[in-house]
Amino acid sequence: MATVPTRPLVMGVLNVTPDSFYDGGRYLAPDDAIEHGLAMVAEGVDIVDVGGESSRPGASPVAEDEELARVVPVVEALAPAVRVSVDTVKPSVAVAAVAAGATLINDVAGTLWPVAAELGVGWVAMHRQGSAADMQRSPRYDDVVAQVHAALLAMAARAGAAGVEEIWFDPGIGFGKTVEHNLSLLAHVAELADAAHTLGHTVLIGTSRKRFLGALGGASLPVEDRLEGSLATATFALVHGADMVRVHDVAPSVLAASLVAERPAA
Ligand code: HH2
Repeated sequence: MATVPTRPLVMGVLNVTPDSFYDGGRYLAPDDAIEHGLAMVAEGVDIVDVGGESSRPGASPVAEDEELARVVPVVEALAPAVRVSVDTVKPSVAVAAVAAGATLINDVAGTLWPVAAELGVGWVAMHRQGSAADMQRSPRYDDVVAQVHAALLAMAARAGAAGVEEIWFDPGIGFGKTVEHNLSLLAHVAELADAAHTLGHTVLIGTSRKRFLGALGGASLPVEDRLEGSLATATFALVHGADMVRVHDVAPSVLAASLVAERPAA
């Protein structure tokens, strides 16, 4: 059983990719990625999440050697300065990133718990309906909150039984979910946090700049105009018991998290 953090944490997104939906192409050169990672450290980030393959709907798959070449040097350079997670669905990339200094596997496919158990590192159990290729075609649930929470509990039970100590529950905002599904999952984050905390686990929420934030109230906001929605939903999640938010905009998110930490208990 891992320790639940006593203050809300901020995970900074660092995509070493040409095609991620927001930061794609900005940090493809290792030096640019490392510089951005260190800038996030200066802004107060708790974990830098390094990814070498976009998980957006319809993204092109990346070959293993290419993903390794993107991720490993960046993890190696950042790990002495900050806790690093690796955002991958490939066991070989997870293994190489951990060898380079990562201590958390952020797994959007929800399958890498045996690797986390074997290596003795933490694991993010994220819920996704469908594959990266088809997940947004027509996501369907009878009861999205009950089904996603039950799936996460089952994933955590398997991982815990295999020996993973640090387990993060993530409902996977935007991963096989409609706007309404995302809003329902956010509205019920307190129940997920209660369930996770009872087991000694923790909750991670990633809403940053996602498409549903641009579609609220009939609007159609481009990704550049979704900072306010990102901060509002991250703050909402933290106030309702989430332990960490995954964000592109570290400085304002750190400020929001510190405000949540300072609020008087109800
Ligand atoms: N969202 C994205 C990627 N990884 N991991 C977790 N645990 N939770 C999330 O919500 C999550 C995630 C998508 O965001 P991003 O990395 O910015 O985009 P892309 O997948 O296009 O690289």
